[in-house]
Amino acid sequence: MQGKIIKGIAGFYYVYVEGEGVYECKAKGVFRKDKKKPLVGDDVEIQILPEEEKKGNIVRLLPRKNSLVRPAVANVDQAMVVFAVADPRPNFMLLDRFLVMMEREGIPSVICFNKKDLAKEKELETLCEVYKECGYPVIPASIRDGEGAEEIMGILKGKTTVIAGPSGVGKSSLTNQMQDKIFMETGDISKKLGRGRHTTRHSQIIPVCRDTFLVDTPGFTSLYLENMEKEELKKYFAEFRQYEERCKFQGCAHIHEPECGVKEALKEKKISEVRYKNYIDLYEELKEKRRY
Ligand SMILES: Nc1nc2c(ncn2[C@@H]2O[C@H](COP(=O)(O)OP(=O)(O)O)[C@@H](O)[C@H]2O)c(=O)[nH]1
Ligand SMILES: [Mg+2]
Ligand SMILES: [Zn+2]
Repeated sequence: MQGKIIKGIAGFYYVYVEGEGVYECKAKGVFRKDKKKPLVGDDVEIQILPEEEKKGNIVRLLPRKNSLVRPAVANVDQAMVVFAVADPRPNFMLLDRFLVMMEREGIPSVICFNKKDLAKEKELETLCEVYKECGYPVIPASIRDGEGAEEIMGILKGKTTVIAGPSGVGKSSLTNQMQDKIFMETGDISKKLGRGRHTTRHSQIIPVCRDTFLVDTPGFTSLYLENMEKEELKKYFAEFRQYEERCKFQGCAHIHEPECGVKEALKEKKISEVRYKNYIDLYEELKEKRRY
């Protein structure tokens, strides 16, 4: 049988099989030989232990499309980063860090600004506009009131999505609502998985409907860009790209150089000041790091 690892704890892997349910599995010695460690998100082949209920062995790892280190998860199609427009107020540096990380991994991001019921219409509009200009799909939502739910479901359907964002922004409310929206064909998964003390420290996958999985990550408060050269950073600010051809110097970092297309665009307010400021701060941070 084929399934997906949705959780791993203490040597056990919980494998979700469409239409069957969750099997508690061990990985057989085959993996130790080629040094491959199964990850949450991996598609696997399992052999069921006939004499025991819902238990089995993972006998084969199917080819991986990609894998992330933080959160440690395989086969991710996209990320949905959730921030609240208020309570807590959005930390744009944190948002931009996250977007940079995903750009670097080649994983497309969608931004959900939640709790729109707490924002003024105009502010919300400006906020959404800034990130749309950078090429990200942006969904204003009020998960509490069910607003934006249809659009979110449309984006999630048929994909494996990492749900990320600081705590208190409505991530759990979102995953719960998405789960409720769909008839669960395979019994009570959350009961089987025991939403206990492990859930905040490890990534786990929540099957939502056919071929649709959410990766629930522990809420983050800080993110550091690791092993990145400062020269690399500008590649991950997608909105810079179209103005770079106007830069006089090859390899322009868009900071101190004269005749810089990005700085011109900034002056003309075509590039967001907040985004640009975050770029500079991240650049400085990467520069500092090199000294150690
Ligand atoms: N005003 C408002 N509150 C919300 C909304 N969505 C979630 N909340 C509340 O925000 C708090 C944190 O939500 P939760 O889903 O636990 O956030 P998480 O920490 O990101 O998982 C809870 O008290 C929710 O009821 C919303 O759309 N509007
Ligand atoms: Mg939560
Ligand atoms: Zn430049």
